[in-house]
Amino acid sequence: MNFKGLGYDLKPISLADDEQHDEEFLKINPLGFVPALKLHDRVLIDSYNIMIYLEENRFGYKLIPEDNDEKIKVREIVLLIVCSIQPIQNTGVLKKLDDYEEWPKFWIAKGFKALEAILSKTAGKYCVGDKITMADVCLVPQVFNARKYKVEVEDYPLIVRIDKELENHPCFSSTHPYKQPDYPGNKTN
Ligand SMILES: N[C@@H](CCC(=O)N[C@@H](CS)C(=O)NCC(=O)O)C(=O)O
Repeated sequence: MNFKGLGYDLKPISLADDEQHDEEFLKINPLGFVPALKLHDRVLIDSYNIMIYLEENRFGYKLIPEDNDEKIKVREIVLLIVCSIQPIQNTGVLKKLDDYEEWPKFWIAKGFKALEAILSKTAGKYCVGDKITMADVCLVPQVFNARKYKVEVEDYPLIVRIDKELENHPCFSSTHPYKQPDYPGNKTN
């Protein structure tokens, strides 16, 4: 949303308190997953769907390149992260397995190994070439999660280099998890 220059009101849902399963929230997303985006005329669920909707329906910076080869690569990286890494290490899955260490570490590392190989062919300054794309938007939170689960991220030098490149960009730095209003210690009420 920052890339599109869109303002928004944030309604934090506490996963620690299981608020994603509250009746009110299940009316928004029957699957009980964050995020969800409420617009004046519709509610959107699933990050990928939200990103594609904004890309196709809002002005602002384009996160999907025009060039066909680049577009395919961006989509490949986005889907690798949002389908083949993130869901396997989602909080709900870890809770069921009662394994917050080895399982997420294994799957993120497996995904990062593949991602590093792909990036060796696609990366410039960022994941695909020298412009920020949707691939970078997906990379940053996944690297945050990798560190949270103590993955040896230094084993993936391109991923680390690109993540570092992005960390001070205002669209990313302003949305860092530690800056969220519901991050412990940030609450104003
Ligand atoms: N495919 C969904 C996955 C969303 C997802 O995994 N959300 C996690 C937090 S990052 C969640 O709400 N977990 C709550 C739970 O598993 O109960 C998306 O990308 O929006």
